[in-house]
Amino acid sequence: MSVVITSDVHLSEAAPDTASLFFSFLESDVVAQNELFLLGDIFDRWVGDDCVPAVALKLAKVTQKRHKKGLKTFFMPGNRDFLCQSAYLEFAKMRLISDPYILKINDVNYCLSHGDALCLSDVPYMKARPFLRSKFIQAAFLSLPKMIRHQIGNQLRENSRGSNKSLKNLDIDPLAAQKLCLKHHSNHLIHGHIHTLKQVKHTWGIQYVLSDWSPVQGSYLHIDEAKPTLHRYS
Ligand SMILES: [Mn+2]
Repeated sequence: MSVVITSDVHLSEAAPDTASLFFSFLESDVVAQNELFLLGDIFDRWVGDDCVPAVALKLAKVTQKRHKKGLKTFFMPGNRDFLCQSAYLEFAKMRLISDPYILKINDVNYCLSHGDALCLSDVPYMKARPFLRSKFIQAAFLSLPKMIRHQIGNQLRENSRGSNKSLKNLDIDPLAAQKLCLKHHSNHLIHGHIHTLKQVKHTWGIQYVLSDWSPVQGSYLHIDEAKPTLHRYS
């Protein structure tokens, strides 16, 4: 089995050129013949399955087509699109996976995560995370009128715009990463969220970090019979 993993596309109506590059990536040979793992923040925001943006409908067409060909697409929600977990994914024929998710290939365990839960130094976010992820709060949010949800979504995006710039200075907590990998008998941690393409060797294994996508460049990790390799896509 050969798989392709990408994350942090941040698809939105406001970034049509980034979307174009991502859709060309989806049509490329490397994706068109392999299983695809979407590792969080594929959408810049998600305010409910009853407010599906046009760009998400376009993505669904691609993943439905992949499904017909027998190609699987897996979706792990990130911190921007964690409300995308049910009706849309079913419609798009994408399979929801948990964070972390252990992918086993040739008896090797690959630990897949969006990465936000490991960034312990992002104190304000770590404080807000349990609140945002509470089922009660999510249900309350989803029961609001669409217009209000969009307004709150816009506000949250404005608030995080400043902190987004500091994402590149952020990294996962090495001890939390080690603990996670030990628990799942893995020497390979694959994540996004911090928007920096890199591969780092640690005592406990290798950390592969996917970049975010821009109008000119994105990145992916390819795993086949050989070792995993990080690639840029432009
Ligand atoms: Mn993220």
